[in-house]
Amino acid sequence: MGLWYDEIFHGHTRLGLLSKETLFSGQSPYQKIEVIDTVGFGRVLIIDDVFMTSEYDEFLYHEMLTHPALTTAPSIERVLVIGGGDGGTVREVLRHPDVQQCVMIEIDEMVVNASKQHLPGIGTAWNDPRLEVRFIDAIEYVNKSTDAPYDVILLDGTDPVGPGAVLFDESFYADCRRMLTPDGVMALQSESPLLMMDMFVDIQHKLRRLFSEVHPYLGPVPLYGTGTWSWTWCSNTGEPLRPIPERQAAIVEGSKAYNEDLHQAVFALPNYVKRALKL
Ligand code: SPD
Repeated sequence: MGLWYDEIFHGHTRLGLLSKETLFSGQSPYQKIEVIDTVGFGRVLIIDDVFMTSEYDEFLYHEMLTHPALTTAPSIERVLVIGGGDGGTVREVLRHPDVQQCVMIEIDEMVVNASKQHLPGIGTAWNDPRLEVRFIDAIEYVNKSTDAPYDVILLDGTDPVGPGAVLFDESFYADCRRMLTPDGVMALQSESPLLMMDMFVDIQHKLRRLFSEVHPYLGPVPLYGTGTWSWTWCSNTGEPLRPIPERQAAIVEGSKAYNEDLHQAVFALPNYVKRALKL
């Protein structure tokens, strides 16, 4: 007899997964971290009772966060990933042969250690020599760092509640822009335009005050409430619908979801989103 794990949304809706086994349970200085093995979604990372990623559908999330930015930025030599302690995003970044250095800033070492041990199918690039993982506070890093600017920045945080909420502050986005090259591209997960419409719209408004090009895009992630998820592509130059064919060619074959057609399609927005954003 398994145990049901539920993520509850707004106190009125829940998504439940039947667990076969708890593989890891720990409390870090920042958050509660669990890895469970489920009947339907394979192994699942849960942080503070929120489903973060699953073996079943993680590719839908990580490929979509990564490849629209990595195939359109003028240069992708230096990439910064903030959060993403399960290793899925850096795995996708490092599939691009043009990436020379990928720095990952993750505050919580326990997330990385639990993921390395229990989610080895998601984090397959931990030993790539181009990857540098730093266990420091991202807020402080983007505010104070004198490191060279990055060609691409990817924000792979939790939801805008609890300790991760500061990663959705406008001042944090402004500091990320400071760490980006003038023609660099930033992409971030920007919540569900259905279940978290207010947060989604708020994120777009903050980004629009900082970047001249702000383009949300949508895709399915069954693990997240309502299944419809959003990411946002931002830059002060360029636009997202002109990917570099050689970059795409290098990764499409090995991608489970991302391809040339999908790249164009995900930026097509339904009316309810266009109206909410007054587009
Ligand atoms: N509602 C959950 C949103 C989680 C977004 N980040 C997931 C991290 C996967 N690398």
